[in-house]
Amino acid sequence: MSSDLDAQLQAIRADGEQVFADAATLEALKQAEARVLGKKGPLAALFGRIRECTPEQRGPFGQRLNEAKAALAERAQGRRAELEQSAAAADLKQAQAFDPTLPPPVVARGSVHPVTYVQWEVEDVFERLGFSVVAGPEMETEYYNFEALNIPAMHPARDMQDTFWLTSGMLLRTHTSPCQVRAMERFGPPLRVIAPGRCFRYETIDASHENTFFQLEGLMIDRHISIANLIGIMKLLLREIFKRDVKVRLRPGYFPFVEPGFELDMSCSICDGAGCATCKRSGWVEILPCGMVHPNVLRFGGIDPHEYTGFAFGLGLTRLAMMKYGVGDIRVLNSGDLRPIVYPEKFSGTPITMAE
Ligand code: FA5
Repeated sequence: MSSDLDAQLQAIRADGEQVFADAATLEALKQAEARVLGKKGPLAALFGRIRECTPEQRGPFGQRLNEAKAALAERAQGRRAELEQSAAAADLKQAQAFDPTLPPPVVARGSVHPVTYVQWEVEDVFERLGFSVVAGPEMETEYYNFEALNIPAMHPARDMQDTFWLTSGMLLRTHTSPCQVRAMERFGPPLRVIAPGRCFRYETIDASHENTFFQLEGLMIDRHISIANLIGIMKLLLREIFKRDVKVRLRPGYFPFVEPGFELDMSCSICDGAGCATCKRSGWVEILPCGMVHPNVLRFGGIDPHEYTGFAFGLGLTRLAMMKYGVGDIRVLNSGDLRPIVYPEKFSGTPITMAE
C-alpha cells in the first residue's frame, strides 16, 4: 500500500515542480499553487489516505508527505522570486524609456479673440497715459443707461439705441456710457478711466451691426480739459493701434450726454475707402463718437461743471477689431470660428488676418 502511495506522491511532486516552473506570470503561479498545494489538491488528498497505511508505515509516510509539501512550497517561492525580479526589470526598462525632460506634445489651444486682443492694445495705450481700467455691469438700470446721461424718459434719443428690457425693469446696457456716472460717483474728480465691455442692442444684424458687440468708454475729467485734449488723445490712440497714419474725419454728432459732440469715422480698411458692404458703400466707418461731457451729466455724477470739464468717447471696439484685422463681416466675430490667429508678440506687429 505504502509503495503505491509513494509512487503517487512522487508523481504529484514531479508534476507540481513542472507546473511551477512553467508558470509564466505571478497570477499563473498563484493558480498553480492553489491547484497543487490547496485543500482540494492531490497532496491534501494523499494526507487523507495516511490511514490506509499500516501503523508502522504511517509515521515515515507522513514525514515524506510533509517533506514533499515543503519542497513544493519552496519551489513555488523560488519561482515567485524569479517572476518578481523579471517584472521589476520590465518596469525599470519602461521607466527608462520615459524621458521627463522631453517637451510635451503640442496641443492646439486656440488663441485670444481679436476683440480681446485689440482691447488689450487700447488698454495698454491708455494705461501709459495714466488711465485706470474699470468695469460696469452688463445688466443696468434705466437711470445709469439713460437718465443720468441726460436722456430723460420721453427723450427721442432713447430711440437711437433699441433696448433689450428685462422683466425686472432693468435692461441690458446699450452702450458703455453708464460707466461714466458710475465712475464719477466712485472716484470723483479729477478722473481718467476707460471701461471696456459688452453692449446689447435690439437691432437688425448686418455686416457691421450685431446685437452683441463691444465698446470701450473713455472719460477724462479735470480742470481746463478742452477739445484739444480730446482730439490729441483720439489721434494718438489710432496711431498706436494701427501703427500707421489712418485717414479719419471728424464731423458733428449728437449725443445728449456731450456738448459739443463729434463722430470720428475712419476710412474703411476693408475696401480702402472705395465703398463696400461693411461701410455701407460710404467708404467710412463710424468708430469713435466723442465729445465734451455735458454739464448735466457732470452734475448727475456729483461734479461741479463750473470747476471741472471733461471729455468722453465710446470706441466701437468690435468695429476697431474688424478694421484692424480685415474682418469684413461682424458676424464672423460671434460665430464661434475657432481658427487660431497667431499674434507674433504681445502688442507688436500685425496679427495674421482672419479675412479670406
Ligand atoms: C454710443 O453708444 C455712445 N454711447 C458713444 C459715446 C460715448 C458718444 C461718449 C459720446 C461720448 P453709438 O451708438 O454711435 O454711440 O455707438 C458707438 C460705437 O459703437 C459706434 O461708432 C460703433 O462703432 C459701435 N456700435 C454701435 N452699434 C453697434 C452695433 N450694433 N454693432 C457693432 N458696433 C456697434
